[in-house]
Amino acid sequence: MKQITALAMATALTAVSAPAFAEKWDMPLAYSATNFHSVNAAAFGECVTAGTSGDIEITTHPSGSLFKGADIKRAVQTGQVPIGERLLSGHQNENAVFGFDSVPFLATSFDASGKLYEAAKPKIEKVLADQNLTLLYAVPWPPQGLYFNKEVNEVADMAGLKFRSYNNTTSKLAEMTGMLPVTIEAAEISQAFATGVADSMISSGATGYDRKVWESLTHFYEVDGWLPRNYVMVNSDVWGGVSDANKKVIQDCAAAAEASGLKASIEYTQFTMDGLAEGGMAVGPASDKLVGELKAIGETMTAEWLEAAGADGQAIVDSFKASQ
Ligand code: PCA
Repeated sequence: MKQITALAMATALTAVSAPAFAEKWDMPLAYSATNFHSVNAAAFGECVTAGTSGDIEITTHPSGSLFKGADIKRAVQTGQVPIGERLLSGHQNENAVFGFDSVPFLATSFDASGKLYEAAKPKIEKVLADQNLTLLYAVPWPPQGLYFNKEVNEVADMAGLKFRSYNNTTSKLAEMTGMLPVTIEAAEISQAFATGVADSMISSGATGYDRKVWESLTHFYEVDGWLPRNYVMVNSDVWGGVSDANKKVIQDCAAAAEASGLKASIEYTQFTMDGLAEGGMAVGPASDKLVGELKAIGETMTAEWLEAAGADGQAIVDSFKASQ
């Protein structure tokens, strides 16, 4: 009799508690649905949904439709959404260490970018943990190059241009080259260039291609300044409530997404530069003069970043250099 009661209770409990375990996770993304990060995040979401048998169902919201890029990190921190993707270097004001992946000319290839990330990861994870965030995976953008609406052969040619920026590094670069920085989300740049709110930027071939910037801009110069990353983070309270089995599923999906995202970024590099050229832009390396001037500016910016990021920044750079 006792046994039957226990069994009946267990059955009743399962029936009552089962719906509580099925969670819907909305995942804001700042970039357009067709961007490779967004495609990769959607596949990650499907991996989690399938792997947890629907216990956790992830729905991605691209193009800043749920939260704009600048607001995604805070939304995840405060639990407005459980998970999201963000370009962490956009938050250097909170902690200069977040800008490690945008230090000019520190890591200029996918290989070096990977080593720099491994060197910085423990520190970044710690800073994020203190902000109630758990890092799941990070994927680099292709190398950053300069976009203009005219031919530019030296820094002097950049004077007075309105330069679309996406983080402190890019705003600083504008100031140091005599341009006027204006912060604009990637989702809004096509319109900004079309209406003359901006007439230049530094970004990957991928972002210019996604936003069809050839409709307004004419030149893309390969500079390979740095490879900033997008980070997928989950709210740590939410993460703490996930079962061990589902944590393992999510971590495995995250590892797969990190690898497939990197592969897509590498493949997208040439593909999108070809796409810019097909759109009618002049695509090619920056002149030696321009590169030399940018490197000199980069040295000043690196010194400033190291000062702002203190011992943590120096430790990241030292450990990266030791891994080279
Ligand atoms: N695209 C993003 C960040 C770096 C990149 O290549 C952007 O322009 O917003």
